Amino acid sequence: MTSLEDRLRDIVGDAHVLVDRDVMASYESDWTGRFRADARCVVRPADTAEVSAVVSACRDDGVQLCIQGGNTGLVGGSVPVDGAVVLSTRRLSGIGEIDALSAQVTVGAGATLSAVQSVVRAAGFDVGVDFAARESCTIGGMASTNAGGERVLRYGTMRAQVAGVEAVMPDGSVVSRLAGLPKDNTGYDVVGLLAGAEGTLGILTQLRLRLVPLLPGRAVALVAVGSTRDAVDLVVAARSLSTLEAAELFYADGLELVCAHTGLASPFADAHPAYVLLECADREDPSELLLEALESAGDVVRDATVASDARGRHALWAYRESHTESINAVGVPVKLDVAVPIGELAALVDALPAAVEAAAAGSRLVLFGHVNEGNLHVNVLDALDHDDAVTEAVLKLVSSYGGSISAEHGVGRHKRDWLGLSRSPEEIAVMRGIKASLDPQGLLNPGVLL
Ligand code: FAD
Ligand code: 2HG
Ligand code: ZN
Repeated sequence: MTSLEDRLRDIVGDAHVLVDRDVMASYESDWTGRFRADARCVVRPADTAEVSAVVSACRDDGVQLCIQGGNTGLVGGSVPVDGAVVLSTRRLSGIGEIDALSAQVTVGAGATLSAVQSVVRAAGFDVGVDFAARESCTIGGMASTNAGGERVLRYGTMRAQVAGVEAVMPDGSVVSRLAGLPKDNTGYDVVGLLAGAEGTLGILTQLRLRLVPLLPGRAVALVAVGSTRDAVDLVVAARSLSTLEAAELFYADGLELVCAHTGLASPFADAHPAYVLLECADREDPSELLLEALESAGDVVRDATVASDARGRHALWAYRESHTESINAVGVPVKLDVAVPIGELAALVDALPAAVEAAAAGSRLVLFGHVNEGNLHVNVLDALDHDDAVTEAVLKLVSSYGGSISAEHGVGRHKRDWLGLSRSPEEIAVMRGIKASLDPQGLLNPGVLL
């Protein structure tokens, strides 16, 4: 009998079935180095028909599949369980013609965000979601995690950008819904269900993306503030700017790590407790209105610097966007991404140090996040030995404020056991029912989410 590997080679070609341990290594662990397993092999299909044939071959042998895009996910969802086949979507990277009439484009699930950005920007459009992993993360991975990032305030999360999908289902069938009709009330929202499903229900092969207008006039302000409460007040006041696109938060200790790792100089002569980065975007330079808003914020603003030229803006963004890699340069953190109602953000920030210290004495807590959505990134260094205790303490605290255990990165394998803090038993039963009906063999992404 032919082996599964041989049948996979017949489907995708010899070069695209990887079995060499060294070659597979980068597919077997995550970006942070926290999750790892031994895959059976890595298979790299080139189109939807090949994905479908790969799924059918694995199903026939009862072999589980792990779906992987850019492997920038931060919750272990893109990492296989031992013995699973990794299905990499990276060769599904085509980018179709831009449909300027509907302001949409169809792209392969394996296209990276930066590749799509450069194509659509050349045509006067933009993608509504953006974040630091843009060079590696794929549109399929972003949709599957319902990624958020730096522009949610203006454009919503990834689900809001997805007007249609094509997907291979666990039985090998293909669901294709790529028309992208803005109005279409014909039953269950299959597209919305597959977005945010973390690869547990189907493999996205193509996506129909809604595009937003390219706004070349941009101004970024980095503002030093005295506390989280002041940061929230500043952002709430700045929301009166119709051009506001981003409102990010970080603290003195995170900035110190960033400067140490990147070699950047501190942005201000003096250190401050917290920093807010605001970005406005419009057809023309929006600096003046941004400056006026800062002036009217009064004492909340301890210091500020504003840039509207590309180099200056990128320099200010680097302080915020370098947090993830600067933290990882010190050690592998316990990483959580939580959200609370914005009015509770400061209380959560105040309560976290004691909760984390009780769970992992001597650990180092670094916080940053997206203010408008009350989304806090909780990174705890020197705590891997107490991973479960830290996770439990932080997620229970968040839940006590009426928050979500995952604002952006998804549940993955890391937060699966705490899903009940954000979802009722009845909701979890509905989710299990959907999973059992679409994937009765538990073929796709075992152990992720449920
Ligand atoms: P992967 O990591 O490969 O996969 C993620 C999940 O999606 C897995 O469960 C996987 O099985 C599933 N999946 C992938 N492709 C498919 C597909 N085609 N069909 C079905 N399932 C699929 N996230 C945010 O939300 N906001 C941020 O601001 C943000 N910033 C980041 C910054 C850095 C430096 C890094 C490393 C990560 C960041 N992330 C952020 C997390 C991550 O980049 C995003 O979740 C991203 O969307 C994952 O895309 P990916 O292609 O790398 O997916
Ligand atoms: C971000 O906002 C990402 O930069 C990553 O969501 C968060 O590293 C993290 O904890
Ligand atoms: Zn984030």
